[in-house]
Parts: sequence; structure tokens; C-alpha cells
Amino acid sequence: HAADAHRTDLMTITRHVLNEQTKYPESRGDFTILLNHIVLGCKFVCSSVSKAGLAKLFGLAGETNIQGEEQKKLDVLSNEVFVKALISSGRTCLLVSEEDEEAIFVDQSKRGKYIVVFDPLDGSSNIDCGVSIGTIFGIYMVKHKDNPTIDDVLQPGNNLIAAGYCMYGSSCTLVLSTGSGVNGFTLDPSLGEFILTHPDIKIPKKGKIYSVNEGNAKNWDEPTRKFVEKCKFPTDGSPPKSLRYIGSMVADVHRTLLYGGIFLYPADKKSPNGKLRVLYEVFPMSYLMEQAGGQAFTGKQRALDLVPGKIHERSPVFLGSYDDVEEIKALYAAAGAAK
Ligand code: P6P
Repeated sequence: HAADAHRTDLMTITRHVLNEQTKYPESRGDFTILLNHIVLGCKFVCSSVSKAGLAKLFGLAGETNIQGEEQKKLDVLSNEVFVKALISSGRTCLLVSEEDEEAIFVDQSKRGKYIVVFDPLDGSSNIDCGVSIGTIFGIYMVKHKDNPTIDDVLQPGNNLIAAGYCMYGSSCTLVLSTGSGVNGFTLDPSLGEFILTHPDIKIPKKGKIYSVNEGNAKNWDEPTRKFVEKCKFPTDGSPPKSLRYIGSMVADVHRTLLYGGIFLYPADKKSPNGKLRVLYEVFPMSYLMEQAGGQAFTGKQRALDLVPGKIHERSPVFLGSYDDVEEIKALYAAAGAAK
């Protein structure tokens, strides 16, 4: 029976990616091995985050633990786990992490052909109050495996071959695209496996939610101000949009992907390039949005066309439902034309 098949025909993330790899007959499973090591990092973080509160209770997190060792903050610990897992996979040659000022060049003996950019624990300031946080990652192919350079990672988001995030919330959900659509997997702790729960995610063409930190409204530019005004006081007789802002990018983007709407982190007078980082926040989320039928815009151009000059560069970003992003693009175009 179909139901039984569903129960016994477990579509794990590994099996799903192996199926996708069959499209590339020459592939030797390197990507699958790389992904399995990213998944290992996500399982570790999921387990640690769910205990973070308890750890705090027992005075472990952020203070000296019973062995008198300085307990590392969770984002530092998560970063170490991801860096070690990625290097030990033997499939990477260059890593960029939100936690490390410099890019990490993998030793020749462990070098592979992939580059991974990642934020090991985005939104980590929300851990202590139990708000969902996440890991965000993007994967590029190196140009010359024997001589990876920093230029290999200063590529437009267009060149991403895969991107995803893992959200540590009421459940542990990993959302991934390898270039042919977006799929969501939920961790079954009893199996220790990510099981396909959200096949072929498509974002609604238009949404009823806008997601922005209204506390920055004083510093917004005209197009953003006008767009948010229209969300609250529509002029075409449509009902006002709802505001939902969690302040944790993975949670706000995941809700936008599933429910539709638009997520904005605009530039403002205080931060002319906005707050979010191009390589491991803007690019992976923009890639996922496009793969799910949405789009992502920087205020000046398509987000994935951006070419970063530095590995921790920031950019404004407007991403989500296709029609909603079109509206703010029109406002920026009008402002640009008006100049
Ligand atoms: P603000 C978390 O600190 C983060 O990097 C993203 O996860 C989140 O979207 C954003 O910053 C929230 O920033 O300025 O609204 O608190």
C-alpha cells in the first residue's frame, strides 16, 4: 500500500541527493560525501542547541564547566564542528565562515574541489530566549583545485551549485537546493536521519506578510519607506499585510518560503550596505528563493548577480514572493529614474 511504502520507503537526505546525482553520470559521489559532512554538523548543532538552555541551567554554557574549562559559546563550538567536519570530508579546498575573519585554505593532503561558505549559527543572540536559529551554507566549485585563491570565493551568487539552511526550532528542518528545485527534510531523532517532508517547495507568487525591523524606519530610504507604507495602507483597496519579524534570518526566511510574502533587510543611513552578509546569508537565501519560484533584489540589482569584493561584505536584500519583490523593484526603479 502507498501509506506503508511511505512508512518503509524512507527518503533520507542522502538517498535524495544520490538520486539527484544520477543526473551527473560522471559524478563520483563527492558532493554526497560533502553534504553528509554538512549534515553531521547540523545534527551536532541541533543536539547542542536543544540542550543550550539546560547547559545554562547547570552553569555550563559561557562559564567554566565542572572540569574548570572555559565553556565555549555555542556559535564558536558550532563553527569548530563545521570546520573540522568539512576539512575531514576531504572534499573541500576553501572555507569562509562568519566566525572566522580570514578564509580557511584546506591543506593539500585533504583538498577537494568544493568551496563552502557558511554561517554556523545565524541569529545566535536568540539562543537564550529559545527563538529558532539556524545554519546557512552555500557551495561553489573551485576553478583550479590545485591552486585555490580568494578569487574562487569572490564569485557572483549565480555560480552557487547548491545552498541550504538548517533551522533549529520546534523541529530540526534542513532546506536544500542543488539547482533543481527546493526540498525540505526533517530530522527524525530516533533514526538520526533527515527525512524528506517538504518535497519540491514553491513559494506562493504573492504573499500577505511583510517582514522587516520597523525599528529602523527612521533611517530607511524613500523606496523602502514607500513600500512599507503601502503594506500598511494599501491604495488599491486590498487588505493591509501582516507584519511578522522574528529577528532570526533563517526563521523569517523559512516562514516566507512556506507562507509567501517578503523579507526585507534594507540599507539605511546607519548601515549603507544593510546588515546581512553577502556570501553566507544573502546569496544562499536568494538562491533558494529563486529555485522556489521567488526572487531576491538588493535595491540596485538581482542579488545573485552581485560580485562581492570582500568575504564579509554586506548587502541590502529584499527577497520572497515574485510579485511582492517586483513591487519594491518598481519603487527603486522609479526612484533611480527620478534622479
Ligand atoms: P536586526 C541575527 O543577528 C541576524 O544576523 C539575522 O539572523 C537577522 O535577520 C538579523 O540579524 C536581525 O537584525 O537588526 O533586525 O536585529
